Amino acid sequence: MTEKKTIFSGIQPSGGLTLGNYLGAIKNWVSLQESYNSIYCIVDLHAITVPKEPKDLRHNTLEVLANYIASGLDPDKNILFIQSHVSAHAELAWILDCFAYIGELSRMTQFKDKSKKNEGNITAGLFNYPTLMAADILLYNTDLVPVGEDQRQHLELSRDIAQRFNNRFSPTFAVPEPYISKVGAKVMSLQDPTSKMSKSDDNENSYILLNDKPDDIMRKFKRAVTDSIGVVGYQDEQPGIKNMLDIISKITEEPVQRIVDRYSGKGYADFKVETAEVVIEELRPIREEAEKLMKDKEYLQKIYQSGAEKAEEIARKTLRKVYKKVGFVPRY
Ligand code: ATP
Ligand code: LTN
Repeated sequence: MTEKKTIFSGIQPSGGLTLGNYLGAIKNWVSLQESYNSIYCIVDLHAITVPKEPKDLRHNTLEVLANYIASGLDPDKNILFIQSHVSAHAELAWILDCFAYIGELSRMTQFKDKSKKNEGNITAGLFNYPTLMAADILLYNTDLVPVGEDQRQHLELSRDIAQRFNNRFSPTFAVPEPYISKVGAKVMSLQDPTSKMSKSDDNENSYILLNDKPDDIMRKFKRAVTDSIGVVGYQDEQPGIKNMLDIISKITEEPVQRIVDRYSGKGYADFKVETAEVVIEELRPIREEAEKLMKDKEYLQKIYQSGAEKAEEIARKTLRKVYKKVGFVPRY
């Protein structure tokens, strides 16, 4: 690899990807791929922290890979791989578990939220989720981690663990910086615009999937919850409208204020239709390409195999260094 800085990020194959995953994460990855050494993972180990059907998990894992490529991540310029194929992730996660405190893990908002949803069967895996994420990042001497706003806290913890390890021994890990874009970092639910759009939401009208058909997208936006103010404006009292303004602006790069001005004197109906149309046109080529890729499993296999090989080489080196520092006797 050249002296370009390194990017690492990942998405869980916990369902079909949403417009939130796309605008909050993948779209930024695509624009960063020329200037960085980029490594993008499908984090299947993370996905089983809550119960998953094996057959769905397998399908979703390949679909996330197809969506990465269809969204514009070039497999020749980026390392694309599946987390469970590189065992160093699980191995480093164990070590980092021994450098993370129960107190700090208990404070993670995602853990608290997901525990509420899975009350009665909260696994140790769900609790340890952030140390596995830290392992993902730290194995590759990552400089930059492009994620949505909801991952900021996990990233802070990864930085703390890296610094703690470096201070205890000697500089070992690069301390990663978050990359969270201003617009699109938190796409909200269409049914409850005060909470984030999430692929594990029970109400399918609350999210747009990358493989939703144009009619579904139009229907979901027409049903989107707004407010009774009736004037398109960018303010906290209108979270539904604000969310749609952010969506249009992130996709078209038109400044929010210009969109607001264009709608002066018009109602919400036209505005919802425009939002839907912008999203439909952005997602159409991605859906079509991903559908094609899903029919070519051999091609996908080639990508994830060669991705794992390249990832493994980097990850092994870091793990070896870490084992040595903590005092494990080398086998060779
Ligand atoms: P789940 O609902 O299963 O917890 P998720 O939809 O939140 O999953 P993840 O796989 O946890 O998705 O997240 C992948 C990436 O997408 C992360 O960088 C995350 O910050 C980003 N992301 C997820 N949802 C949104 C959203 N609504 N807006 C912006 N970014 C998002
Ligand atoms: N926890 C992340 C997914 C994830 C990730 C990572 C993101 C796992 N490992 C490493 C960035 C870097 C989420 O979005 N829920």
